[in-house]
Amino acid sequence: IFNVHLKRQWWFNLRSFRWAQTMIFALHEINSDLMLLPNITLGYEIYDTCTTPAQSLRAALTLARHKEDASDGNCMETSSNSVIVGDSGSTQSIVVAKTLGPLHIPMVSYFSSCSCLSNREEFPAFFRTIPSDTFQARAVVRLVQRFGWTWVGSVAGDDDYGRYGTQAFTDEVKKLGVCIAFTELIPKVYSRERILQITETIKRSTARVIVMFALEGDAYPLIKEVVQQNITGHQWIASEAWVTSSLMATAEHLPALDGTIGFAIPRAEIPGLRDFLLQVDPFKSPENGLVKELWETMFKCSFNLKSDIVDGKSSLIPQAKCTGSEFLNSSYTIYSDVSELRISYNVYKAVYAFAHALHNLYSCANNNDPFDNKTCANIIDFKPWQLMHYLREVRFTSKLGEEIYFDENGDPVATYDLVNWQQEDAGQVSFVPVGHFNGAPNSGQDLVVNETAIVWNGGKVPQSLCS
Ligand code: TCR
Repeated sequence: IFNVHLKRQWWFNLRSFRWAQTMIFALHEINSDLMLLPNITLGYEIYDTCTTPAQSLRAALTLARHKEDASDGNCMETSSNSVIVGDSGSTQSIVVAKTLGPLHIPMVSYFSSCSCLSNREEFPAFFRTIPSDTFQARAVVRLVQRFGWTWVGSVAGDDDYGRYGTQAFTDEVKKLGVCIAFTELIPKVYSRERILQITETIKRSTARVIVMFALEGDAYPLIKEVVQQNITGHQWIASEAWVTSSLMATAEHLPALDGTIGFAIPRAEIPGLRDFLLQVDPFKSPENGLVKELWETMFKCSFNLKSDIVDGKSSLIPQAKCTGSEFLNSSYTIYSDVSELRISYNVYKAVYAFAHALHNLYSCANNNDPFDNKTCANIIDFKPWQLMHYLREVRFTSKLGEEIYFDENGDPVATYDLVNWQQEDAGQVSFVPVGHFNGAPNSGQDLVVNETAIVWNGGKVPQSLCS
């Protein structure tokens, strides 16, 4: 059973739906794979947790209950074990992991990057395919070190992501003798007064380099103000959450943000995914209620005109009834755009991690089994902690050739692409890869930068020195 979240927005989040579909795609691949889990079919359930911890908890508890109800009395042997792919945001994952951890129901998250989730005592059943932000902070420290900046400003979003990330960065960078010029917190609830205070700090400071750990939605109002006041000449270092954000990387923001640099989850290409995404059809998969929502969003129509008009006051009230035979591939959408697969690949890896762990559990031969009396676990009726054992040990090569395993904290090897914002002729921003970070213990290469490829804010390597 799989669980996915879709963002809390009153419109349908196409990107999150792509993630959910990628999960199904991976399951299809695994179910038709003759080598991996032969004769076993994995099923799933998807829950929309709407980026709210309460909904996440509800989904998790429903899932745990289904675990008990699953014996349905037919002749097929059906396992009632559930595992979770998710949750999405760290705040939700923390809630779910705390609730289901004691039941040893394993989770593999593709998006929750809070360093706090590496704590094995608190979250014994939590694994992930997105690196912990500890590594991202370390990568940024390496970058600062590499260019000799010793006077750095820092801005954080006021949540676990911003606070933990900034903390990890400042703690580590101070050890190198770098001075932190200022640390500012962007409030969660918009406050023009606070935004003005932060821009004042930036203006008054002589720091030329600013690191901002924040979600795009929180970073946005600050950058808007920075642009409005024409505050230029700063080299911004973006955290992963906004370094490839189309909301932030606009032509309008370029006077301030040109040359922005930061670490992104590596891009990947998943063969066959695009075709799979385009195959959805509200008639062919009536059980997938989210497909209808996709349709309504995409084609601005409704399957249920009446109810929309009753509650409708928004400008997005669908005008027409959906026929279901609209053409999905005739228009561009984030949903079917497979040119920037980053988190989608993390989803894909998370599903495969479970499949390989299950496969190893399944193909366990007596005598080499890890459990008491050298017995094997039974694939139809195993204990959650038995699967956890195999998940901890899992090591496999993905179809894309990447070796995947979890460290003792349930974290993957951290790899990032260093991305630089460069202006295209048309004024748009392109995200140009200019380096790579590999956090593997013995990779020996750590940060690799292709310096000549970088376009800096101000045209040359900025100087920012502690006096
Ligand atoms: N993990 C964050 C949420 C988040 C995010 C993003 C949100 C990450 N990357 C990009 C929007 C865009 C990384 C979390 O909650 O753990």
